[in-house]
Amino acid sequence: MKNRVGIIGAPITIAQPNYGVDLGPNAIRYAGLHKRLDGLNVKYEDYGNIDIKNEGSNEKDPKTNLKNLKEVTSGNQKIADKLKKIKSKGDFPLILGGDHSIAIGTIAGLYSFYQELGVIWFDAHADLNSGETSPSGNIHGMSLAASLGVGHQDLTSINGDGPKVKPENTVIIGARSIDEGERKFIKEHGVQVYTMHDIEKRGMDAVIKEAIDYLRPRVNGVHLSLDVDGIDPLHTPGTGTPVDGGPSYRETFHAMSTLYDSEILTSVEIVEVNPLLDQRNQTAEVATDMIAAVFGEKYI
Ligand code: 5AB
Ligand code: MN
Ligand code: MN
Ligand code: MN
Repeated sequence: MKNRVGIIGAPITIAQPNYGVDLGPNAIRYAGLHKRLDGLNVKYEDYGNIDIKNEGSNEKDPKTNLKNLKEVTSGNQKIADKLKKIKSKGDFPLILGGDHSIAIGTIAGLYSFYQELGVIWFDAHADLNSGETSPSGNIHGMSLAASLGVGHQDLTSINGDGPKVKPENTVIIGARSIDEGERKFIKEHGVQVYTMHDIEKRGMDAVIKEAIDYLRPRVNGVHLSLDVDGIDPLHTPGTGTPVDGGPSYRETFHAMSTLYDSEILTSVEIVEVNPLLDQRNQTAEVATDMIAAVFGEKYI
């Protein structure tokens, strides 16, 4: 990576019900993020954490079936603005969440620079719900749909109306908990999904290489959105919505390392680290290992 990395903490928590995911950015810093980047000779500027007001009622609005829409929208507006600022300086954005709703803001901000943005969504979930389909009303399960232009107008109009990424430029990897409405969404819109079935059958190496080869000719930038619940909870228990049967530490590290070698990425975010649900900061440490891999750390 030639550019300087611009690190931003984006501590939104109110798009899901568990306290503590706002502590994720600092837990990742305490796990040694800066040292690891120093060790790789990666230049960076840490801009600290965005000031987010995590005050919502956590009640579903009976009209929209959404929780904390106003607060999630204003937090993501701030994130989009910050992204635009650091991209204008030429930095390579590294965003530390925060719950996964922050992707709405990061992708909206990136849209100003990449009209053909590719997205790799590494997650146990598809995050393709809307108010109409969501079983929970939690907006962190709707962030990819909103970025694709589907969902409440307030969420789809951050940094301009409409889709910020196209379904054919979107790849989901690691999915193993997909809701009924999300299944329909995938069929109707043609998002590329590699479930655990594909990973088990073909291996992570084949899957990640195919994803890279698929995106490369179509897009002018690629954003990696890494939800730590994408990794098996044996390694990342400190997260609000763990799902058994995910890619191992080794498979995930290999995927990150292959992404580094491909030189395809133009921004990275890592989300859903919740130190209050964790054991000895293990999840933040694994998250930091994966960030190190995506910035070039090798075994030898
Ligand atoms: B995450 C669920 N699909 O919509 C929903 O962690 C879970 O950002 C969403 O991937 C999980 O509430 C959202 C059941
Ligand atoms: Mn997610
Ligand atoms: Mn998830
Ligand atoms: Mn989660």
